[in-house]
Amino acid sequence: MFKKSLIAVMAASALALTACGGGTQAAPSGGADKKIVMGFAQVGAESGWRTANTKSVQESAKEAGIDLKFSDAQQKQENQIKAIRSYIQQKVDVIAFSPVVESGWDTVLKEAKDAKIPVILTDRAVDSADKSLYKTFLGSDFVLEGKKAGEWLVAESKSATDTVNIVEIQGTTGSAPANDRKQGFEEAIKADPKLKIIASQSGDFTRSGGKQVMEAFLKNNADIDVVFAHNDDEGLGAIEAIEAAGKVPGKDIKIITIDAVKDGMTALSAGKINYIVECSPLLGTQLMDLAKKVLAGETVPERVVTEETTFTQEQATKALPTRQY
Ligand code: GYE
Repeated sequence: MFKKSLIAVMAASALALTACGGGTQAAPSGGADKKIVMGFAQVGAESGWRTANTKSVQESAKEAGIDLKFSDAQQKQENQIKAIRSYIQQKVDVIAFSPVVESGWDTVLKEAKDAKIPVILTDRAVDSADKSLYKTFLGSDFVLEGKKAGEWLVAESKSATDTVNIVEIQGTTGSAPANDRKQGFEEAIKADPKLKIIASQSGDFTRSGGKQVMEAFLKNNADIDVVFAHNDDEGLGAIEAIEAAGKVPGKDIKIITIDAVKDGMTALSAGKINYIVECSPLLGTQLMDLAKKVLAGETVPERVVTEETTFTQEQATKALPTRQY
């Protein structure tokens, strides 16, 4: 079924090529088929996770024989909207993007739909009520990630007799992972009334942001027991601030993060971070598969959830040598 419809698409593309008068030129892949063109609007280059995700998308496109047009929005929604509009103008076959924030996408998604260009969401979600504006959403369950972080802390704090003071370094304000990780973590720590979030602020998913926020937290709060950072980079920035304040990260102040990129895992293995919830950036292969299926007219699931694990110090030490990102 899939093959048949793909052949139909290929035949139609070959016809279109001939009709345009360019029929004598061989297609770049050597076959008669026109390459699928994907426009990909990336969030930015804010973290180790993002760098690994970009690499995964670019390498997978190459492997899948998909022509990738790539743009980096530098964490700005207006740049992503511009990029999507330019992909629509260029009449790409499919648009994939990782929305920096959840809201404000309906207009541009409607423009893509009107131009009959399918959209695939990857990594982060949008809050659009109209689900017909995109074909599928591939990415992690961020609420679950926050929950796993909170559950670890509940178990870890069982023997504590005093209040456990937590500071939270949130991800980018309004982004799906920041909203959902916060929600999941809060839900989980409700199980123990000793656990209290005493301050919460955004570090924009960057190392420098995490450092700045942690410096302010340390200035304003004498008694911080735990940092919950929404990603490794923010946690790594917090480590710098804690050390500069003469305290020992991982001991005086416990640190929980999300992602499990190499730098985070190295800090966990060294005991500076205490626990990491994995969030996989390796979405490229699945994204290219989904794009091919959508363009072949196959039905795809509305939601594709990434499988993920968690790491303690010992587990990080074991996993590090073969860690891909
Ligand atoms: O956790 C963070 C990145 O959207 C899941 O974005 C992604 C998050 C990831 O900047 O490191």
